[in-house]
Amino acid sequence: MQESCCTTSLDHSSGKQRQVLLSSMEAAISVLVSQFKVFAGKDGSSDTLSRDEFHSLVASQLPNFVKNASNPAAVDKLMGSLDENKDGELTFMEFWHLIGTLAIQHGGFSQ
Ligand SMILES: [Ca+2]
Repeated sequence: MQESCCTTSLDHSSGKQRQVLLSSMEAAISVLVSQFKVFAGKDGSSDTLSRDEFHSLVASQLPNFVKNASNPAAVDKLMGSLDENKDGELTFMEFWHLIGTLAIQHGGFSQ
């Protein structure tokens, strides 16, 4: 499931893969995007996370950072708080708010 993250980047102008050495921060962004796409591509729209896809992502990718990551009711509640347009799917931007919140908690920043 894990794909190479740190040396391959998609050139959006040509659509071709090219080998580049990403910085650690660029690699982190690349991992976030590629993992979102892996989970979003499991059913329905490949651009958004369904409930099942979000549960799967949280349980497998965020088990230490998300409280009660394996508790379906807690993850449902979390998804509801992220789903700003209440369509039952999370866009990357809606999902991104979770990453920001987790990063703030992890970094010990005050909100
Ligand atoms: Ca949504």
